[in-house]
Amino acid sequence: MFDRRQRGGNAGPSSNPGEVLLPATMPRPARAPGGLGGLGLRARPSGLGARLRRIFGSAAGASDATWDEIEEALIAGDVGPTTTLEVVDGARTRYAKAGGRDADLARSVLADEIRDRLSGAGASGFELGPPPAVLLFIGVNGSGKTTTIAKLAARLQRDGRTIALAAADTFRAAAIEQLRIWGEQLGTLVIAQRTGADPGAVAFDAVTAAESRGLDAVLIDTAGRLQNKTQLMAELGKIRRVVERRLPGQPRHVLLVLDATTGQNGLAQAEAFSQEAGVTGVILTKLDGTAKGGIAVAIADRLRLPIVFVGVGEGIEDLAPFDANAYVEWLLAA
Ligand SMILES: Nc1nc2c(ncn2[C@@H]2O[C@H](COP(=O)(O)OP(=O)(O)OP(=O)(O)O)[C@@H](O)[C@H]2O)c(=O)[nH]1
Ligand SMILES: [Mg+2]
Repeated sequence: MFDRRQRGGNAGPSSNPGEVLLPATMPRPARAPGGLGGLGLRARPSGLGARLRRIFGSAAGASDATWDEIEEALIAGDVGPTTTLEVVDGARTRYAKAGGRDADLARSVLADEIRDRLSGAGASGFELGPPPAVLLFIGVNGSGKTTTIAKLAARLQRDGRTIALAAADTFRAAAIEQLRIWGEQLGTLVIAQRTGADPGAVAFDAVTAAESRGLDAVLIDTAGRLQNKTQLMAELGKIRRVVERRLPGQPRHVLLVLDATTGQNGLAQAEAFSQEAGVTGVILTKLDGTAKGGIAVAIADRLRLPIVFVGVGEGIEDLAPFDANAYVEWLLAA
């Protein structure tokens, strides 16, 4: 699991429009590999875990009031009301069945309930699939799509896979440039057309190139879009269909890149993107920031979508495969 390497000084390019998109070369302090739960993340004193510790610390057993407080803490931690109620109900039942009286048991049954929901959505371990595997990255503006493509591309290369990147975010010249720069750094082929070109045409070219060159995978970047913009959302469906027609069975992976700091809105995003483009998995980014992390539980529980990777920083190495155990450990420690 989380085999993050110590990172070098490699921050990703910024996505600010109009900015010159050069990769930052400032050396950054290396973090200890692993970190909490192997995620490379530190617990935050005001996080869900701290609240739960306070609740459990003041209660010898778990009374109605304790469970009410736990409920509040989970809702505040972005788990969402529906999932929270189910988690607390389940934990209470387990607690009563175990005949326990102490805070440690309450914490452990709570962890079990959360873990079950996270692993219940399936897909432990990411499998690329037969070549050329087509990976379509989608999500709202600035969620971390392009950076995540670079991180995953680097990871696949380390595993000896041959890949190409496709700049189907043709909306801004800077977006194409950002992908080109990553492609140069990684030494990968980047399929791109001019700004304003049809994103479906770029995807078509990319799949054709990946097939004719015998590559293992092609990672397609798309423009950020708000989930309530009907026309832009429909465009994603079109890109998907172009790929499907060109190569039946593909795209094998439709990855929704979700900024974990957006909290409960993530659920609405996941729902809308799933409907339009058939999301196969979620990549949760910016967990190194102020995210409370509960949104992963809500998404797995409500939408049955597996979380496949987590983004834990801006550097090329800051991507870890999702692991339900490590995640719960971090969630309840933070
Ligand atoms: N701290 C942190 N920052 C991240 C992470 N992932 C991405 N970012 C940063 O988020 C910003 C936006 O990332 P992009 O990859 O450009 O996002 P995008 O979804 O491609 O954006 P658009 O193409 O504009 O929709 C950049 O500054 C990234 O470095 C992460 O896991 N942690
Ligand atoms: Mg982008």
